[in-house]
Amino acid sequence: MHRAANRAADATAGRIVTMTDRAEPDDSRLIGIADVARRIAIPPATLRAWERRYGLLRPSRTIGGHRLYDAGQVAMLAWIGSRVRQGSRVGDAIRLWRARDQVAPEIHGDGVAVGIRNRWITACVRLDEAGADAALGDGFARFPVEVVIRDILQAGLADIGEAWRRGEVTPHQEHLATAVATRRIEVLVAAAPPPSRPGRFWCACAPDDLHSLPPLLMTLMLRRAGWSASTLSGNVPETGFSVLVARERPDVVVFTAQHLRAAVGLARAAHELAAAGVPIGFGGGAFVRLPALCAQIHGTYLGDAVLDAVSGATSLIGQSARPIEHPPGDTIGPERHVRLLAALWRRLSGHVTPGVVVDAADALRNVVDTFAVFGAVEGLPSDLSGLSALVGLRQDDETLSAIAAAYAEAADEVIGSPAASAVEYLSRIATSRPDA
Ligand code: B12
Repeated sequence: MHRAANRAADATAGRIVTMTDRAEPDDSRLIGIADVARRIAIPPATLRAWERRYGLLRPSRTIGGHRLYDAGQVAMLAWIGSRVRQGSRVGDAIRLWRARDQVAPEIHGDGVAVGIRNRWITACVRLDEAGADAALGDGFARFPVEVVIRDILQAGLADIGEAWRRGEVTPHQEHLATAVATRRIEVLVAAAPPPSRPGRFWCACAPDDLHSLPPLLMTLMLRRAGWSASTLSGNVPETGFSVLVARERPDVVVFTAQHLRAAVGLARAAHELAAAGVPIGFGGGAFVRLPALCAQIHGTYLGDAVLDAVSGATSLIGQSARPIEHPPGDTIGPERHVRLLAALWRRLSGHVTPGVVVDAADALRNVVDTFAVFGAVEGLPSDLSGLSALVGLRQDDETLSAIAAAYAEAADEVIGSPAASAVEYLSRIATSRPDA
């Protein structure tokens, strides 16, 4: 175990850092005002006005006179933009940025954040908790909270998640990273000033979702903007929650969903909650990966970035929830899942271990549930590696193909025609060639 962890640490320290470094040339590219405006959701005219009125920055120019911004300038504008969206006056946000600048001029250096991120990742992978915490402490001492969250924690966790998917990092290392990050964010939540605005938010993981950091981050951003917000994290069950919401009547419920299973659970939970008349905002990796799902959730999509979701969430106060056209269909349910597991085992025993069959049944039920709850979703992957990434099932292509074919047959046997679309999809994937 020790040797394995060290090997993973070395592999990860090498590979993850390489991945991060690969992002650097991109970050050093100069981009035009339209791209900046799109990235940070501030119109070009406003950016020009800030430059004129506050002498905010002096971007370089093309020969034709068009503005060009570097990564540091974009980060600064994004930071100021997010402050303004949270209710600060633009002059105050710029003063705050400049004050930090005088204390720590090197904070613009993107390389510094990348260095801290790599230190943090390496410490997590070596299970060096003190080192991981020290790296984050360093980050918070040098950078605004939003920069630490986006450029160190979020980017670092994405690297760790990818390394897990490639089999280079174990859940122990992932857990340590989340635990160290969570502790720091919880301290910030606790230190936020008392609410100065009237709305009350509940931020919850969708049913079946254990990724507790996103709702905690949402809570932090809302609290820092002066709202009352609480985290009900980690796998809020479908049953009972709507009763609680109807009784306590928060102004808005924000749901986060990081994978397909959670999106399926959210579709059903949001539909049930609709009767309570409390507006629902939602977001998360499931919708970033499959945007077509957004239209199928009874609520308002808050965008692709949790740090920028405050204004969307607060604009929901007093609004009625946006209804969806069709109620979500039924999921497989526990009894059929067990029968599917047995049918899958009959087909795969002798080829793979029982553990692989259990993982496969857990992962692929999500495909059947997705078709049952949402119908045919635009953008579903069309090859084995896409399927593997979508449902989080890690196997080589040959094994995956056998598993997908066996599950399609099992679903046909146990569920029959209601699962016809999912069966057809899985059979097609089982014989697919890699996407170009
Ligand atoms: C930590 C982690 C775990 C921990 C969670 C512990 C905890 N207490 O939170 C544990 C080990 C439990 C775990 C389990 C699993 N995980 Co996990 N996990 C992660 C990891 C590394 C970090 C997640 C995180 O907190 N990120 C921080 C957030 C803020 O950043 P982000 O996720 O990039 O979010 C961005 C957007 O999506 C958006 N966003 C996110 N939430 C919200 C919410 C709102 C309202 C808005 C507006 C926007 C928004 O904002 C961010 C950009 O600003 C990710 C990797 C990754 N890329 O994130 C995998 C990841 C999410 N996990 C994944 C998987 C597959 C799983 C498992 C299914 C693995 C398994 N087979 O058991 C289980 C599922 C468990 C469950 N029932 O939920 C996959 C999901 C892929 C997919 N296609 O579905 C990922 C992406 C890893 C990967 N590369 O494959 N996981």
